[in-house]
Amino acid sequence: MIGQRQPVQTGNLIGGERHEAASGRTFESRNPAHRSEVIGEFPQSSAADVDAAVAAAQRALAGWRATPWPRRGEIVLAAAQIMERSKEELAALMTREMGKVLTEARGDVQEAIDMGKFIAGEGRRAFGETVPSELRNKWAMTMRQPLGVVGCITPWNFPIAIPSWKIFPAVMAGNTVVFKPAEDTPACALRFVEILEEAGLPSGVVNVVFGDHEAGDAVVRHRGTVAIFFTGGAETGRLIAATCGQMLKKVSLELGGKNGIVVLDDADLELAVEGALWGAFGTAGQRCTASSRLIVSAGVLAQFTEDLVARTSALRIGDGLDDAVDVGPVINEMQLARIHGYTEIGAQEGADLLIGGEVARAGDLADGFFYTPTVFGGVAPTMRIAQEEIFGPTTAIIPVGSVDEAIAAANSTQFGLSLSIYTNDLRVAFRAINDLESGIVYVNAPTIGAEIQLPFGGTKNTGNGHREAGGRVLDEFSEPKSIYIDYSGRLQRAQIDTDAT
Ligand code: UN1
Repeated sequence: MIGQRQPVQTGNLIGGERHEAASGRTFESRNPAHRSEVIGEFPQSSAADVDAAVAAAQRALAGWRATPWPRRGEIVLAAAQIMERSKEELAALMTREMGKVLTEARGDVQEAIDMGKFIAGEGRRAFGETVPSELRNKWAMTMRQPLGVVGCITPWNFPIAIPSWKIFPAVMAGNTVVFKPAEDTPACALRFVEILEEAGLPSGVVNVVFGDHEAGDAVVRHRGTVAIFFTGGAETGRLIAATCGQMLKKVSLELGGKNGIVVLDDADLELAVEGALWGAFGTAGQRCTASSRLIVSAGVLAQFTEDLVARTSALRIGDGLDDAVDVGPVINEMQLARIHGYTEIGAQEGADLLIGGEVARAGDLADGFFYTPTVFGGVAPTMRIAQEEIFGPTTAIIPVGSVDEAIAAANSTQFGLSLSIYTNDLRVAFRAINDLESGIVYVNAPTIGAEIQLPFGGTKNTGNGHREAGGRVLDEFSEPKSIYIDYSGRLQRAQIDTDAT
């Protein structure tokens, strides 16, 4: 049991069996709050392992696509119910492996439960269209068909929720899957697929290859994977898109964000400060949706800044398993260095470091990757700290003088995932809803906290036009087949015999 504090040792899951990597290589997953604690040891996979996983997924495809939709729905629902029963164990494992505080780890698991329950209902819907034909005695309709073997490549920041957004709808739609989870959170991924097995998912429907970009790259390049669903960094996303473009392979990308909260003069200031604190420092800022820009109107700037800094100084940093802790560690040493690098960049750019900006090393913290929650003031929207995704507990206050300026500042990034506005003026709120250039807009709430029953994703460089979750998610994971049934008993020519009797 990996819910307990013993390192897990496992292989790839291919066709229902555990396999070591063909190379025999392994890697460790460690607790970012206590780097000496090993969570588990996993195979370091390469192209040969991916070949085996794709072959297993191909073998499982015929049986799975023939399995009735309602039966597939029952298995997904059973998985969601097992997760519900195992929520505490999964959350504790997640906190140990990824670092987010326990309350948020529970939220991550809950998001997967929600996704499972939501999509399982498609088992008895999965609607197609029935439309009139232009010809007499002819029927016209669509049905959904699976894509085939799909590759799902997921990040470490939502180690159970994001796999659920991809894998639940993928299997619901009758696809089989090769799953390459992030190398920082393999134990969470393992539990996710163990639960699918326990729920009755047939062997080979979901296959897991652990490893780093080498394994991910092999999943993308494999001729046997017909579509790739990826969440991660923009640079990797571009490479994946280029490969998939060459191979004419469907690709859904969920990439970065540089999300802003606009705070106007008429806003409920306490609410806005609380929202900014949660949006910027929840999950130690390691969300695509994190509020890393705070665009604040001149009339409330001084008060907002003072209150935010005061609230930030009260945040407790530490091991997320401790209930008193607000902000856990960041994921690894590389990220810690990168986050600190942005503090240096912000200072060089002339922004005011108001609080934080340090690697936290006091006492026990020295054994993990902790960074003090950081707020910059006096930030221009064009500065690098206001443009580039930091993915850590750093946020930037951008002063503005008008609503127009605020909306322009909010839109002035390459990304378009999530934007928010705090105002009590209905007219301004509706204007912002229209004019903010992002896939998700919040009014009087921060940029984090999307629910699975609406589409998740963004405009501009946040992705390539796809959405996850939401009521139309099956469109992403299935293909329509258009069917014409002519029961006239004679040749009827479309576009030509349209008014024949
Ligand atoms: C992510 O950071 O990639 O909206 C996902 C939110 C969460 C999901 C974030 N429900 O913040």
